[in-house]
Amino acid sequence: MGSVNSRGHQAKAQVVMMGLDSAGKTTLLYKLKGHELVETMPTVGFNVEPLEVPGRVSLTLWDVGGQTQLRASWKDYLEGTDILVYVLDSTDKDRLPEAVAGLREVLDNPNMASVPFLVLANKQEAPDALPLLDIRDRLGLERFQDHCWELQACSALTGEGLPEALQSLRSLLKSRSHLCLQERSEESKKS
Ligand code: G3D
Repeated sequence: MGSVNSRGHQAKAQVVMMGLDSAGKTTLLYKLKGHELVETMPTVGFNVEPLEVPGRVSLTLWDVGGQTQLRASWKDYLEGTDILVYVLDSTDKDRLPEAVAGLREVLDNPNMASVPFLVLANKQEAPDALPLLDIRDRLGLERFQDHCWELQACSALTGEGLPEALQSLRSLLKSRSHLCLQERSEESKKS
């Protein structure tokens, strides 16, 4: 876990951004850079774009779905994840079930147990975008009782909803740190 180091200082948080291809992850990333995640250095390999952000957040992008070979490789990289950001294309009604299945599969990974997640319903500015409430119903997020989660509408194109998304990210990171401290104090009580 990377949120709080042994001296109690904030260490770099590992944020993993996932979603189906074309959900808008890359566009979102570059838009977010304009807000506060600056000077990223993309390294592209497989279908992965690890991006080291100076300061507090390290962001890694993955496409979920598609080739099972790639799926097998992202699973290996989930260890140490502090927050999952899952991006949905709100206009792609046909692939929403696939996107939901992808999210479930990611959260089923043992490394993701109790990892908080933020679902970004992207492309909300598009006239044919599903309303947030519909998306919420279809996702069935209530089933993920073991995770803190938030759902945020946004548009990587217009930037709408992105300040709120960053705020959600911050509060989920905070909840993750508290959880981590809680787990540590429970462990130390046991030992
Ligand atoms: P990915 O990284 O998840 O694969 P991309 O997705 O960021 O490459 O985006 C896929 C396509 O969706 C791009 O269009 C991009 O411009 C578009 N897109 C991303 N975010 C938004 C958004 O908020 N609203 C709308 N309307 N489109 C968006 P192209 O045409 O280049 O394939």
